[in-house]
Amino acid sequence: MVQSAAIFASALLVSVLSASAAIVDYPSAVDALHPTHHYRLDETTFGAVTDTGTNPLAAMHEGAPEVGAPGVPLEGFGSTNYALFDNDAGGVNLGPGSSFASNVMTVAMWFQAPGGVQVGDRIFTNNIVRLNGGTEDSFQMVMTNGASGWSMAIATGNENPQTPETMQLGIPSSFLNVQDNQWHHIVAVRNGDDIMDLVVVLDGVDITSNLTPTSAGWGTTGSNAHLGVRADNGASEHNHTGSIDDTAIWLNRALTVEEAQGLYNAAQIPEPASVTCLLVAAALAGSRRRRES
Ligand SMILES: [Ca+2]
Ligand SMILES: [Ca+2]
Ligand SMILES: [Ca+2]
Repeated sequence: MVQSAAIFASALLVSVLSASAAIVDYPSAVDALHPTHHYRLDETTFGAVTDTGTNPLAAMHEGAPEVGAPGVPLEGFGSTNYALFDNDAGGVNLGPGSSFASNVMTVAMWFQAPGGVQVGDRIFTNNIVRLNGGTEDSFQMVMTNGASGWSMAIATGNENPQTPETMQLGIPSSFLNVQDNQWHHIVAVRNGDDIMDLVVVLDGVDITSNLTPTSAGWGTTGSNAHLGVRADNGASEHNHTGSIDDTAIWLNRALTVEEAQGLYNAAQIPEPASVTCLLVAAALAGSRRRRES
């Protein structure tokens, strides 16, 4: 009786854990929000990059990144997650930048940056140009030079100087150094051309009010959108030095702070320990009562 109760309890444990994993793993949580594009970056061979979004486009590795590199090691990614190690040499060509540009849009991405940036590495760019007075839907996410005073910058335009200051905000290094070689989750929401309406949720925390204007003008090369590089085939000095993992893009949609936090939490898979313990305890107690009766 004790043995069968233990078997039942362990079967219950397995079913509870697998049920929770099926519901809340990170990629499934992303898909539940119907992204326009979703790249898990789980490829282990160089070539096509799978897009499981609602409007998939052909994406290709470019330059010389390492594919099949270690991915985000959190439980919400399972045990076989891979990432793309850009390695200062390559990334992903997403296709025409105009297909990755809308006035309101959201990018959710995992990245790992070891520092040592020279002139500004792109983890995402649509290479759309917006100068002073423009309404083009430029969007870039940039790892900055450590001496700049910011550890990351996000731009909705490229002018330098910006008049008025509507194009670039950064994460002050004194507030947070995201180039610490750890995996970070960022959700950046472009709420129109004015960068002052940007919303950034980093590792589940809304840091929008901590962002400050930067003075740099983040330029463009060519007309394609990319992950991890600025120019086609990684042919520029703006290649990301670290890794990137699961990346999703929503066009014409601003994720809410709560949705961004929900994604981050899905990666952690808060184990249903208390629920599991209650169920196991109930099963054991039930068997004990039967034995005693
Ligand atoms: Ca992955
Ligand atoms: Ca616009
Ligand atoms: Ca670099």
